[in-house]
Amino acid sequence: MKDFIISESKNEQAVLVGLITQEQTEEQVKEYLDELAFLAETAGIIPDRNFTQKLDKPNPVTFVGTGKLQEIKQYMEDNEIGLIIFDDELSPKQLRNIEKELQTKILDRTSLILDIFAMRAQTAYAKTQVELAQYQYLLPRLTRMWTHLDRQRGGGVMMRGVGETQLETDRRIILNKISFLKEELKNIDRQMASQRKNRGKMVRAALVGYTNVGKSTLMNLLSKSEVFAENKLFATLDTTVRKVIIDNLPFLLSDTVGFIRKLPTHLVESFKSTLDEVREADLLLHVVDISHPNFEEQIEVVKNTLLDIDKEEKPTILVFNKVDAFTYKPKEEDDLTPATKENISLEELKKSWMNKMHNDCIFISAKNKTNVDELKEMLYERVKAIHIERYPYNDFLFQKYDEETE
Ligand SMILES: Nc1nc2c(ncn2[C@@H]2O[C@H](COP(=O)(O)OP(=O)(O)OP(=O)(O)O)[C@@H](O)[C@H]2O)c(=O)[nH]1
Ligand SMILES: [Mg+2]
Repeated sequence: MKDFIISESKNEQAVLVGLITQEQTEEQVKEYLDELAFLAETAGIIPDRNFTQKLDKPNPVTFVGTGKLQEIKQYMEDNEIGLIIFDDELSPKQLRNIEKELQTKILDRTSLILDIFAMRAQTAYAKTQVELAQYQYLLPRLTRMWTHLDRQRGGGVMMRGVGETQLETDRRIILNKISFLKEELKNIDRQMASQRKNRGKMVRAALVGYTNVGKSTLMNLLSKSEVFAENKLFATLDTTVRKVIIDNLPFLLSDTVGFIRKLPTHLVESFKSTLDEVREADLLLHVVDISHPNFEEQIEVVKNTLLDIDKEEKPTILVFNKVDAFTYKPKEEDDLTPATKENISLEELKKSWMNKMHNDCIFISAKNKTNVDELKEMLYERVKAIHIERYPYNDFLFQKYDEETE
């Protein structure tokens, strides 16, 4: 049942479709589609061409307008492309109608992300979490997906519209599966909660951030461990926790799944326990890829996802990573057009963020190890302060450490 969509789509070309609504500029949509293309590549799909349309809101029946859909259909037929990916979650109704019209494979942002998660999941725990989210996505879309499964099994036979009784049975099977997986997750959650309790009094810090910003690279650097890091989205799905020691001061650091805009809600829910590590952390290191054109929006996405996980705002250090890859276009003196975000230098960015964050931010390159010692110093001070605040009568530990290190 896993990989029920993409496994078929490896090395397949796809067209990507996004809307330019009132809230988005054309530039933003281009960046969103770049991200969708990156997601597709991560899943082994080859993005061929983007289609966009200006609409106030998605068409409830076919997502894009009928004329646009015909244009896309023509292009796909002319170029023999059998896969289309939408940059939003399609409603079951939209999915049905588009499939009727195009007769091709259709993915939406949610099913694409779910499938990447399914490919990436390593542990039984992560697999269970993804499987639950997949079934929850599947349930309201049963007709179409079942058709899809039949096609997989039946070797190219397109079966449209299974009978009502069959559909009811399938629905029941899936509902049972969902409650079974939920039970299973509850059990694992209980085990993990008791494991966390046994960790003692160490201060806990968590690396959080958008996907592909360098969290795992930083984890490896700080803990001298080997966590899988690579230039693909969602390289990390399971949370790893390491003991890190800076100047004899030990604390726990966790590395976890990266966030992305429009992260499917079911996925956030089923990853609840993975994210408990974040919820229970004393200090967050919010890692940002400053070389990404959209890094400011990514910061907002992460902040909002964090608020979904935990209403309470935690002490946070913003870690701007990848300064080595930062580029900008200095404005010519005779250029009278208003400055845009591409015209801002690293120095200017530093100044404005230092102000905004009251110095709770740092600019580093995990790759070149630039400013990593300063980050360690910052961490040392913050962890020490948290520990002393929490255990005011137990701070002899640190006096000893300080004497030793002075
Ligand atoms: N140029 C540059 N690349 C970096 C830096 N730090 C990390 N990278 C690269 O960025 C990519 C993503 O790094 P990861 O550490 O896997 O990022 P992550 O945030 O853990 O990503 P996910 O687990 O997928 O959410 C890798 O190709 C890294 O080599 C840096 O300071 N500069
Ligand atoms: Mg990672």
